[in-house]
Amino acid sequence: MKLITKVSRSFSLALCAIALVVGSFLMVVSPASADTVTVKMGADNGMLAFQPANVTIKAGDTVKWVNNKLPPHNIVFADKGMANKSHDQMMFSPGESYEVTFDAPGTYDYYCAPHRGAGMAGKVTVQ
Ligand SMILES: [Cu+2]
Repeated sequence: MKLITKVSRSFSLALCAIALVVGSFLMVVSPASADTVTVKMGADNGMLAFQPANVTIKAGDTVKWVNNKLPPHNIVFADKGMANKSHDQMMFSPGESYEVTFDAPGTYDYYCAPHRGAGMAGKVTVQ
């Protein structure tokens, strides 16, 4: 019985050692993790605005727009070159969301088409 206990103890020690080695290996190998930044569509206070209106991210990060207040909203990038990243269709449902991953550094202006006149616009700065 003692022998079995000893074996299982050294076995679990070995497992711990393997976990440590694999863990540190993953930390070294995996690239800096990409972040996702959330922008609310319709401010909490009921204003027709993106919240926050200006976000700064790193190349490779993602911006996630989430329906919050006063839908419908959409996301139209001002730059024609970004048209394929726009979400022209209206988003009506609470919590409905849309994500764009930005790979190239730059400044990306966008607006909500139905509320553009009310100043519902935003900017993504990618470093
Ligand atoms: Cu809107």
